[in-house]
Amino acid sequence: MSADEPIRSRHTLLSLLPTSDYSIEVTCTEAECDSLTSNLTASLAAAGLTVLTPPLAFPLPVPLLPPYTPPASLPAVTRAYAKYGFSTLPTSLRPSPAAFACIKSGALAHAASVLSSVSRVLSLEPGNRVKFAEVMQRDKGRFDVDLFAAGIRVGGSPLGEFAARLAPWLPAVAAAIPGARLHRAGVVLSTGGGATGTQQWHADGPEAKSGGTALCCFLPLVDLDERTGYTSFWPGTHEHPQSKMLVRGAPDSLPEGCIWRGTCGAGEPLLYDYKVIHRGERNGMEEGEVRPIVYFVYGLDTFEEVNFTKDRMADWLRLRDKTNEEP
Ligand SMILES: O=C(O)CCC(=O)C(=O)O
Repeated sequence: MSADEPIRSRHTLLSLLPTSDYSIEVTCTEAECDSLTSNLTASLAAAGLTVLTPPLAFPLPVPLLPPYTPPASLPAVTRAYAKYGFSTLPTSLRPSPAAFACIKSGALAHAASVLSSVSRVLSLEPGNRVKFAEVMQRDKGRFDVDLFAAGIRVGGSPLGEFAARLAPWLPAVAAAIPGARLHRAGVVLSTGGGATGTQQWHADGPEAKSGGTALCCFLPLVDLDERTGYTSFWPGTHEHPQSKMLVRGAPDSLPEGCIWRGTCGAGEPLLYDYKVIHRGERNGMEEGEVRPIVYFVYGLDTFEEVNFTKDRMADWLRLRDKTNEEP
């Protein structure tokens, strides 16, 4: 139990509980656990209290944190990011409507042209996973398109310069990782019409390989809700070894409150630590609709991006065209 003193009686337990959140860890059989839980639940209910978390047959791999609430200031963002491994950003750190409109129209136009080349690749090699410098397939129906070479301008500046020097979220990035610089800009698109299911739980950076601290700034181009899908995060996982977390069916086997559903509005950025465990949820949109999330990766100089290859899709398609022309 997380109190310093051992619990001696029901009376002591009830007098302690109203002021704090407690968790109890006991070693017992399944039947004992059931009876303990129902006795405890009944005693707490009699005192007007509730058991929030159903019993687990194993200790939580990551301590259960209080529910995430969106911070309203830069210092609160910094605290939330350190504690949960992610944070949404208040209005003062969000892009202006004009900057957001430039990013949205540029990213969507570029992604549409890249995805039409992806369709060609997939028609030539059906079933293959698309892995190029311009676009990487994350899983079925979900594509990660590079935006550095897209020629997007935001209020007169190239997108890279905007993201590196002008973006309103930079104070939050600098507070989270002092000395971080921009490493990458892209857009993750999940396609509708039943094409994109739920992703595997993962962290973007395998801790052994990521070569230092990095974070991702997500900028959804559409509202993320139950229909479009959203990204779910497991709070606090940035501080724990990845090998200890995705075991025994976790986090799906964990109680409700363990996961934060990242529903938010278009243009509302979210920062997350590259080590935090998360997954993209299924896309329930119609055929032809997409759920685009622009992202910017910031990290120290030692950070190494491991998610993209160097092979160019344009070269691959040229080579295929040439091969097809040869007698
Ligand atoms: O599509 C999403 O919601 C997020 C995708 C994601 O987290 C990823 O591909 O790493």
